[in-house]
Amino acid sequence: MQVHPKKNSEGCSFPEVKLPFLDRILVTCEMFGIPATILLNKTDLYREEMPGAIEDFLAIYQSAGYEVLPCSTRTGEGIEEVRSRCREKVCLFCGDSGVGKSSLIKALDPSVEPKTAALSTAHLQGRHTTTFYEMFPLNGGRDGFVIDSPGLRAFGLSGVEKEEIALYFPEMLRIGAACRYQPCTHTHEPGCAVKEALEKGEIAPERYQSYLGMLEEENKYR
Ligand SMILES: Nc1nc2c(ncn2[C@@H]2O[C@H](COP(=O)(O)OP(=O)(O)O)[C@@H](O)[C@H]2O)c(=O)[nH]1
Ligand SMILES: [Mg+2]
Ligand SMILES: [Zn+2]
Repeated sequence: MQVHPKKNSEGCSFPEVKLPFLDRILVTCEMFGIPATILLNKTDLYREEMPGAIEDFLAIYQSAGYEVLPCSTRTGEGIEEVRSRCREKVCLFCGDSGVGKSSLIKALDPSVEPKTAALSTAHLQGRHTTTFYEMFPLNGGRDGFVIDSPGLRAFGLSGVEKEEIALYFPEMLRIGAACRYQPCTHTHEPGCAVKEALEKGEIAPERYQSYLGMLEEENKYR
């Protein structure tokens, strides 16, 4: 889940998705074999303020191979779908502070009391209301268990080899099997199937940019 609140001119919270941050979370999930579903919360604001943004987001992440559930704790959109995904599982809600993790848990089961807060007007970001990890049974455990987490500020990849990173992008893993050189970093190698797919629009440029950012970051520590 990865929607970041910002202020618009009317002073209401306005969502901005930080894709490289989301991609880091997704890569981490792939590294540890944790199935990830993306909850795109605050669709009420998107529908009102950014026509087409939800569709653009869906196009990027569904083509990468992820399940995306658009939802809103304000309108109730998608809440039933989220609830059914949580059933018979223990799920961790993670994402930036202020995206609505605690509000979502409350929407899934109004009888639980995760701490939520209004956005801080001074800092244009969510206040840190959740300061520790806490697990809530949803409807007595019938709908599974959800762990609320504090907002993450930094999210580093540790112990990852440069050549390994692309393996944690499902679309690159799939397409990269056809690269001439193995392993291929999908940057400068001739006969790179990933770069070809990028040119044909089969890989989202946003995802590729996130990938390059991660490569660069790994280089810094070498
Ligand atoms: N417009 C809108 N605001 C929401 C939605 N969900 C949560 N919020 C608001 O976003 C702010 C942060 O919510 P919170 O649940 O504390 O976020 P957390 O830090 O991720 O746990 C609060 O002011 C919520 O009322 C939503 O679907 N739409
Ligand atoms: Mg919270
Ligand atoms: Zn390649």
